[in-house]
Amino acid sequence: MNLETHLSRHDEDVKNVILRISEVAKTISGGFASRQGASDSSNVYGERQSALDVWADELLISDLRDSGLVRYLASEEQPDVLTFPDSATDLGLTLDPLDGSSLIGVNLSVGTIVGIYRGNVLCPGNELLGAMYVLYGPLTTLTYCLKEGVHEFAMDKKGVFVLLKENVTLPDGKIYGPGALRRDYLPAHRAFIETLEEEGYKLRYSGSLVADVHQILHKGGVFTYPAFAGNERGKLRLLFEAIPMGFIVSQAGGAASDGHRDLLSIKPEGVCQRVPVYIGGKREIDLIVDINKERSV
Ligand code: AHM
Ligand code: MG
Repeated sequence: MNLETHLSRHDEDVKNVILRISEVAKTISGGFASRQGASDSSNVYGERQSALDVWADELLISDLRDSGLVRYLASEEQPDVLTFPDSATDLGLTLDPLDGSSLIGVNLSVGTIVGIYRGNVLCPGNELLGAMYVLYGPLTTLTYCLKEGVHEFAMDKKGVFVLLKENVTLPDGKIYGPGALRRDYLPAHRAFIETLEEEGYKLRYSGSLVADVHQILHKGGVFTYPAFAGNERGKLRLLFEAIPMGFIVSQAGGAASDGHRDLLSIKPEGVCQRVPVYIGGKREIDLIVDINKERSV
């Protein structure tokens, strides 16, 4: 079954947005060879953008604006939420056009992350209509969730996304993907990681959120980019990275947290907000929440 057929039971506007993004993703997947290297610009976080970051961002924004399917669009590469008053819908999207782009130069997997809302995007993740990500790896895959299961498609040689796995659920597994430097771990996080290591969890971390969380979705365990000394709010962006990926894993039977509370209950105060991230199995998420609770009494 292809993506279009699979989406046919869903709201027409949401279906069309996902299909439109899948078409742009096809173009992005064909653009890696000719757009290696850095651009001469930086984003709102002061990070130097890659040529692909800038290109993918422009491509997605112009396509979605022209589609008339989106009213509000927040991109990780843009300082403000864009508004398209002529839109025929009231959909709001969050977009990380190319996440993990520091890995482009070494040919490791990167991804596009999208959150879909009705209206304003500065909302907690539990108000999402759905979310999706595209993983550009040996295969280009697209994973979407509209609160009726998590489904995965792979792009075939004709550029059609065909069903790979329906109703993906997170298995039990002993993989951990720990971001940040060990020397900067805060005490509760250190205790969490030590517990996982004592239990025989195997480290698997590439530095690409989409690839690392995708692995956890299929193999079980936990991905984390915690608060750390010098950055107590963490590194990852709540709106663009943490919420959509946390939503998909939660809908697949896992959970997401900032170490204290459900990540999907956090209301973003601004588009640039960062958050400590734990995404994975319920058991692992309960463990970090319990460790934090014990240490606060
Ligand atoms: P980016 O949005 O600039 O690509 O940064 C986000 C990436 C995530 O994909 C990944 O989890 C994290 O940054 C990796 O950070 P580090 O290089 O510190 O391990
Ligand atoms: Mg990113």
